[in-house]
Amino acid sequence: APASAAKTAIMPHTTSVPVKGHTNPQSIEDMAGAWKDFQFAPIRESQVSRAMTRRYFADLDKYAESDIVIIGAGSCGLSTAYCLAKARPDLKIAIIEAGVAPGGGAWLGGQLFSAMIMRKPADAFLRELGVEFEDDGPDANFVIVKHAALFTSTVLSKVLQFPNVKLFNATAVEDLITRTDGKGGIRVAGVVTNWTLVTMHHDDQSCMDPNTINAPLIVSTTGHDGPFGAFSVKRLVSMQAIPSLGGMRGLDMNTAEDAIVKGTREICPGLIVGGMELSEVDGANRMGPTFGAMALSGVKAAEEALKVFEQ
Ligand code: AHZ
Repeated sequence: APASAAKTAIMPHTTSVPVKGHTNPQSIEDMAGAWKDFQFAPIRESQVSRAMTRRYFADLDKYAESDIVIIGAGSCGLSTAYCLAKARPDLKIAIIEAGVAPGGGAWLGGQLFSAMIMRKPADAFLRELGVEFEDDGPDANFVIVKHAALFTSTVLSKVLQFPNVKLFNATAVEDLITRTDGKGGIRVAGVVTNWTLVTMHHDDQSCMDPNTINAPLIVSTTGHDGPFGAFSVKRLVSMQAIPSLGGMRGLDMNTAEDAIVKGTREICPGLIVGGMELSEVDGANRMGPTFGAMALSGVKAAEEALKVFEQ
């Protein structure tokens, strides 16, 4: 679809219907100095409940059959979502994020420092997003975003404005839906989900069965091994779809970033893996606090996904 379609599609609504019998100031300038008589438009609590739940359950219904599910909304997952949603406004894209706050490890640059480093040529992705950066001159092979949070909030905000994207946060992928391919192998055909708080309490509550989303293509970007991380690839091993994991290796920025971007691919029919989850499959190094590979792995994951849809 033409890029212009995506641009029109992310136009937000900026006006609301006036409330009868209310002063209806339309701008914060209209409110200035008028606080003595200020009051919000009246509400009944059930209206709030219904406005939220009706939409959420409509989305659960709509996205029960998705075109693409992205597991994990870290820097790689969000970059993937941005490229996919922009290129194909016709595809229904569900993002499942275990945390309440999407963004994964990309709210800080490294340790507890604010700035985020991206090695060139990942500055192209920052230009695409319109995120400002500093460049230390011709000898610097990287650019610096003043706040990692600026990168993450910008990509997140752009992703969430696409009408063909739904983020289900506080929701964990607990398993993969698989089909046999008739040749002794499997194809990934969807995800099994649960509220993260439920996922965390399977051990101390009685059986709490999950929910499902069918999709012909899953992009897994759950990060390196951890309580939730590397989820899909660990599950591929336990169901014997791949023999073993290489295991993430020690830190080497030069080796790691190229390997992650170049290696981003469909590792099992129906499942593309990107970002640091891939290091667990391929036995790749970690890069530590440089995020260019996460952005460009997202760009490549989207390209791989589009190839599948264009087949
Ligand atoms: O909550 C996780 C995080 O937001 C989410 N996630 C993990 N398992 C999930 C599951 N269901 C739903 N089963 C799940 N969500 O996935 C997100 C992963 O984000 P991340 O920032 O950890 O991974 P990334 O690959 O996008 O970025 C990695 C950033 C790193 S790690 C690293 C190093 O260790 O050296 N260096 C960089 C740049």
